[in-house]
Amino acid sequence: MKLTSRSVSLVPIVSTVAAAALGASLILVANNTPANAATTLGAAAAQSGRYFGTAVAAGRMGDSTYIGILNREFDMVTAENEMKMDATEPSQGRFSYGNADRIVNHARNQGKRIRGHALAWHSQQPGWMQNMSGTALRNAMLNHITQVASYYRGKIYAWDVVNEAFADGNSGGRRDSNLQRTGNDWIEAAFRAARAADPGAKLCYNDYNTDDWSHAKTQGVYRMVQDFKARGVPIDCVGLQSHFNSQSPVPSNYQTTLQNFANLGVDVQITELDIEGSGSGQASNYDRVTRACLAVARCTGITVWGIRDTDSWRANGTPLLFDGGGNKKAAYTSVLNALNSAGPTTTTTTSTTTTTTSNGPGPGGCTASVSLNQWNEGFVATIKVTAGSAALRGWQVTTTLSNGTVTNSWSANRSGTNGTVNWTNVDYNGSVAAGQSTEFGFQGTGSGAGLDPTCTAS
Ligand code: G2I
Repeated sequence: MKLTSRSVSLVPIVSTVAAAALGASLILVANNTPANAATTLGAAAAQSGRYFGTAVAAGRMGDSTYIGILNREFDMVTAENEMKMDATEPSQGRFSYGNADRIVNHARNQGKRIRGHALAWHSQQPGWMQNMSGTALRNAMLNHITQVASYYRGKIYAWDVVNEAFADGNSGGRRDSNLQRTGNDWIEAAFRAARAADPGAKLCYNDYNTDDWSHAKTQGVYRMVQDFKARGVPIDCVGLQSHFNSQSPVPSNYQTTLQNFANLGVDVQITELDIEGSGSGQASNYDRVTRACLAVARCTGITVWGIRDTDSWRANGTPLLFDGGGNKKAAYTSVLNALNSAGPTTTTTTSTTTTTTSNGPGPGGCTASVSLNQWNEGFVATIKVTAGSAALRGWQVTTTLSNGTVTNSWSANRSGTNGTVNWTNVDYNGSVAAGQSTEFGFQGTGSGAGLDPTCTAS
């Protein structure tokens, strides 16, 4: 039996009645066939409710090859340098968002989400901060977090609140830095300030050399996250930068590390992936990393640290998915294939007379739930859409806003701003595998109470 994408689109739904009438003789459940496999990284990742992102440099946005690949392939964006402390607060109390906004606005116009990087870091501090210490530095850091996270409130999927705070080597402890010397509680203070400023953003701790479960640094970060969860410090995710090369190869226990962090009750994200090498060796390492994420339910997405090899901070190591000319490398194909292997399950019903593919919601339907962060004058609502026992190809959610007005929304199409508001999936999050979830969100003024979301598969 040959299944073509044509037959899928022409006969999208087979009802149980029709199947029964045809006397279906065989029901196959298979992963993606080549005919309906996704053809871009973002679409392929979205099939399992994940994202696939890249770092973007504002200075390259005039390059049409670069922007073409960005627009086509990726559904999450991280500013490579433009949201760092030195870029956003070049002199104390004077904030500068020009380059960051170019990236954020482009991403949002393209329906892509944004990871914010990074609110507090010992490196890339503006000169005025490098010379500060004690209470003055602590307050300057908290003010920076409050200002930047408030400025972007409602626009950021996840913030790297604190970056690279642990020491390399065998201590498993904190890195010495001016921020660390303000007191060991600087990290939790940073997370609390970020939560207050942007209650709708996921808050991540991000670091490198935390990929190998047996490393002291990995264990140190793990213990901190465990402690934060136990004490109610607001942390939602752990970012593993995952910069790999021959000195720092993909560890054999990488999936174990992802799973162990996830088991603490946080999302895990691969935030800055690059793997030096070429050809099939590099491709197979990318395959391993991608499959490790796919095997961990709370590994919610992968970001590569640049688009073409020539865009990389390690350009000589050719560590990315596109060559300098913008051509797809073997590593690209291995990632795409791995993502497609976890794509939605397709149920194929055959009979002696016809071949049809179930492409509709099937019997599973969907459910929607809301997580609401309300403050005095406004709110951020995050709506989770969960597929039932069949994969979704599209969804609609209805919410009720009796005493509030939507001012800004992301990752869904919207009708209206108050009263009954209907939301439908955007291109990249309509496909949700059975039992998996995707999220969209909105910000509003007034009250978000009583949203009562209901979901319909479309
Ligand atoms: O070092 C790789 C990454 C490790 N994790 C945190 C990331 O934020 C970091 O990214 C890199 C950027 O890829 C580089 O582009 O961070 C470096 C330091 O912030 C960035 O390098 C800087 C140079 O140090 C500056 O001299 C230069 O002006 O890039 C700037 C813009 O090209």
